[in-house]
Amino acid sequence: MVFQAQTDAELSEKLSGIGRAFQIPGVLETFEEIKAGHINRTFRADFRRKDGQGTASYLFQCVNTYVFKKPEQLMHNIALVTEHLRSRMGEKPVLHYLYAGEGADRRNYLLTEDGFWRVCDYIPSVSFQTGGDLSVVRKAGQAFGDFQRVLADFDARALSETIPQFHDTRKRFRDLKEAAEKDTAGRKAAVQNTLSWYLSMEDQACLLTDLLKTGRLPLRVTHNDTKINNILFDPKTLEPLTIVDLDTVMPGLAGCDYGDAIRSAANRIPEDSRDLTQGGMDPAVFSAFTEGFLSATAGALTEEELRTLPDACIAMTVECGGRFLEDYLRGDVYFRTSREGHNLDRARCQMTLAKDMLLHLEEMRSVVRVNAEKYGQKDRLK
Ligand code: GN1
Ligand code: MG
Repeated sequence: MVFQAQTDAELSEKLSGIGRAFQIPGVLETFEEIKAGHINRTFRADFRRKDGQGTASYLFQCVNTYVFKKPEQLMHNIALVTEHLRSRMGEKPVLHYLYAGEGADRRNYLLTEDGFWRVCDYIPSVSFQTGGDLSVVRKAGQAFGDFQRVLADFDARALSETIPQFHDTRKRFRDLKEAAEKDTAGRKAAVQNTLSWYLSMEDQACLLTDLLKTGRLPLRVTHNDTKINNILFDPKTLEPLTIVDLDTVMPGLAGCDYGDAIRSAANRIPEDSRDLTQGGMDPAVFSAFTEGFLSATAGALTEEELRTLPDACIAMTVECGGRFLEDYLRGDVYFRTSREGHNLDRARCQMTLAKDMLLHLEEMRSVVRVNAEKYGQKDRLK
């Protein structure tokens, strides 16, 4: 698991010790917990340089080993992926992880009695929870598209599967049904309507997973967790700097990356909003992201991949919402929660978004078609 909250003094001592293990010079001056993610525990830590000339900042993360069962393999993946990105991204920053230990014990992680730690350089940046400024959204689409293109020649066999069947939507539905059947937290009776809606969406949400199984969609190396807040932007120019959260870079579907990004960027309300009256998909954000993404990928995607991109938005929204509901039914063991009913709120918010997407599916298809034609004139890879 990931270690629980501690006092500031305890945390300061812990981060100082970890800093020493990673051979960070200087003294820990300030730190701040970054609470955007639902899985790992993340801190920005500022160390006063030895020569007194200002501070250097790092990102400390305690990896959630309930979610990532084989964190050593995950860090091996990250070493390979960041090396590949560094050779392709020119001047753009790429996450740089520090090493602890010497000789044969040198590792890009540290195992302590209360967790699995890693440290990388902090990249000064801004990020967004949902899309706002449309030119930024368009660039975000392009950045995720470029990421996929850059990984196109990465050898997938070198990667371990960090979470098996991560976007196997059929498996996600099996898990949801199992959680409902067991009802360990005794919450099922109160969520019957939400649960029934999710279960009614199974076949439609599993379209991409099923097409993959019959060989009609290709497996690529993808990011698999393309929330818009996983793109770091330059605070001044608002140009994308780099894509973070490489924990789930694995073989996957192009559509999952696109759909998950739309799910997070085009949602009109925060992912855990309790006020659903304004919920739904923002069509302008959808169009801007789609244009950016297809400007980078349309020439490389197959006809079938392009055709099913709008379906992928629904698939990823239903899959994610179903995972929130499953976790609610299991008693909140996977996603970090900070209030009663948090996972249920998240599940209902995704349901509102997916229902709105269903109403606009034909418009979404037409936006994808127009952009696929506009940008797809280049040679197709397959
Ligand atoms: C988790 O922690 P974060 O925000 O990077 C989850 C994603 C979900 C997302 C929903 C490893 O990502 O799959 O889409 O929450 N990551 C994992 O907000 O399960
Ligand atoms: Mg993540």
